Amino acid sequence: QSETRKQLLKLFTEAGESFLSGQKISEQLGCSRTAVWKHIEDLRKEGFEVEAVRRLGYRLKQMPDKLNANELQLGLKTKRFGWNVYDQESVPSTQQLAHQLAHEGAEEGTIVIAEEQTAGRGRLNRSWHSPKGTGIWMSIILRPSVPPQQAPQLTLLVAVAVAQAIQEVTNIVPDIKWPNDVLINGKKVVGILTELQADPDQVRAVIVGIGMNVNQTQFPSDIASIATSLAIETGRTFHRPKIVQTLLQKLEQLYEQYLQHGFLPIKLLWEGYSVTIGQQIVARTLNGAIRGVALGITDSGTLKVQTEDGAIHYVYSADIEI
Ligand code: BT5
Repeated sequence: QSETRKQLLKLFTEAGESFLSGQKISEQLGCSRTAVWKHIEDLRKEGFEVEAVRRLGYRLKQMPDKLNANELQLGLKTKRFGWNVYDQESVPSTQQLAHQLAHEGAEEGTIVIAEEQTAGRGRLNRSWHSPKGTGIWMSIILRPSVPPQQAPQLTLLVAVAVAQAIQEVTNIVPDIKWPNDVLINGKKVVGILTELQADPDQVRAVIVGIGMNVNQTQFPSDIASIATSLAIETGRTFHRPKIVQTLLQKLEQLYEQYLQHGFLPIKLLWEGYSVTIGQQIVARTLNGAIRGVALGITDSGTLKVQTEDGAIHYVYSADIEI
């Protein structure tokens, strides 16, 4: 049953815009025309839009905008990322489940993804608004062999992957605000949360949470002035599984580059998207505010700020105001 369904979807996606005759499908799948028709009805019930035209046959017009393993893996071009998927309707936080899976030894590239989070969170336990069916709420498990001090590099790497994916699907070049915000027109479209499971000298797992606002057309009043979505910025809606696929592909590419060549190439790409560098900023840290010019990022991913007295400060974690 599910094998036939897979084969049928494969035929449809390979055919693209062209029609497939019922005859051809039944030959390829090795089942009767009636069975083909039944499979197509099943797909329709799942939300696939299948067009049927007399004499021409069938073609797939629209896939369901559902973030489940089936949709995510159909046509996925990565080697490892996204092939082990925990898809959930509703969870408190995908980070929580990903942490648990990482503890249990889940392989690198495992993702947890949900249609809704009821207790989505940002840094410092701030909450992350994650309404049902409109955004991408996902955590991915990485296992780089690096010391914990290098983990901030991964936040920047993920931000670059997110920016590249947004650029590819929308043609908009987003901005990155150090360390973990991706912005369009000055408003936050993506937040990234990087958490570690580590020994003193070695990372065991990095749990990267990515929250992307995709098809929302409005936000609650407390974040309405600072948040945006791809739909708001472009005036159209997006097929979320396609975005996840693009994102996983960019992420895997950059990650492999990082493992092979280190942080430098990633740093250069990051600087290309950055709106922080060269600006007069206020960095609000847990130990108070630092006012100055953001000179750049170091090779480990920390922010270098020069205050008026000429002193250089290294900022590991902060909220930045530009
Ligand atoms: C972040 O924190 O930006 C990291 C957000 C990570 C969310 C993902 S979703 C999947 C995974 N599972 C989780 O539970 N979390 C991760 P931070 O820089 O601390 O920003 C948090 C602030 O962003 C909040 O205090 C709000 O002001 C604002 N905010 C909340 N929800 C937002 C949204 N949907 N879009 C834009 N801004 C939002």
